[in-house]
Order: sequence, then structure tokens, then C-alpha cells
Amino acid sequence: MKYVSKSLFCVFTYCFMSFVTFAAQEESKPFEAKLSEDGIQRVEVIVDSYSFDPNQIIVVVNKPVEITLKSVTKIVPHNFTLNYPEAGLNIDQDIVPGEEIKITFTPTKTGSFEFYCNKKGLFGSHLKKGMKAVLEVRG
Ligand SMILES: [Cu+2]
Repeated sequence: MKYVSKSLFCVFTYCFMSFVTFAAQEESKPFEAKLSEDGIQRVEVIVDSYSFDPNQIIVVVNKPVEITLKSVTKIVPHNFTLNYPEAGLNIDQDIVPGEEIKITFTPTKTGSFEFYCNKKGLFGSHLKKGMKAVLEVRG
């Protein structure tokens, strides 16, 4: 009997750990920005607690990018920080709950650049809760 309960405990632990690992893996949702006739690459991003959707934005280097940030939260303020001045990326923009704002910039280097929310709640930073994403600049 003791053996059985120990086995059950192991199975339970294994299932639980698998679930934790699965939950921790963030699904990548790549999105290629659309190049408009006016030469601007546009993309819409849904800002929620605690995510950016899409969380992987693909753009082309040396062409202006316009990101529309749509907050879908009612109370929680968020932020968009993209800080790589050497690549033409230098944004620190707060996003009021429920509002929609546009940010524009022109990436001057190729590479993968992380952006995130710099807000902190009672239980830690939004970044630690996974509120980050990637801007991929291609040649
Ligand atoms: Cu946030």
C-alpha cells in the first residue's frame, strides 16, 4: 500500500512539473508588419496584463515603423520600452488603461531587440510576469 501511494505521488509530481514547464513556455506569435503605400510598416499590438500580442514583430531595416498599441485593460497601466539607441530604437512610452496610442521609429540596424513593460505591481514587475516581446529587424 505504501508503495502504491508513493508511485501515485510520483505520477502526480511528474504531471504537475510538466504542466508548470508547459505554462512557462511562452508561445511565439510572429507577425510581419505590413508595408503601406506611404512606405510605413504598420502593426497593431494588443496590450494586456501581462502580454503583448503579437509577441514577435518582424520589420525591415531603415524603413519607418508605426506600432499602434491598444490597451485592453481597465485599471492596470502598462508601458512600452524599447531601448537600443544604437539601432535607432529609443522608446519609453506609458500606455493608459483602455487607450490606444501610436509610436513611430525607424530601426537602423538588423537584429533581435526585446521590448517590455517597465511597470511594477504589488507582486513584482510586469517584465517578470512575462510582459515582453521581440522586434526582429531584417535586412
Ligand atoms: Cu505592464
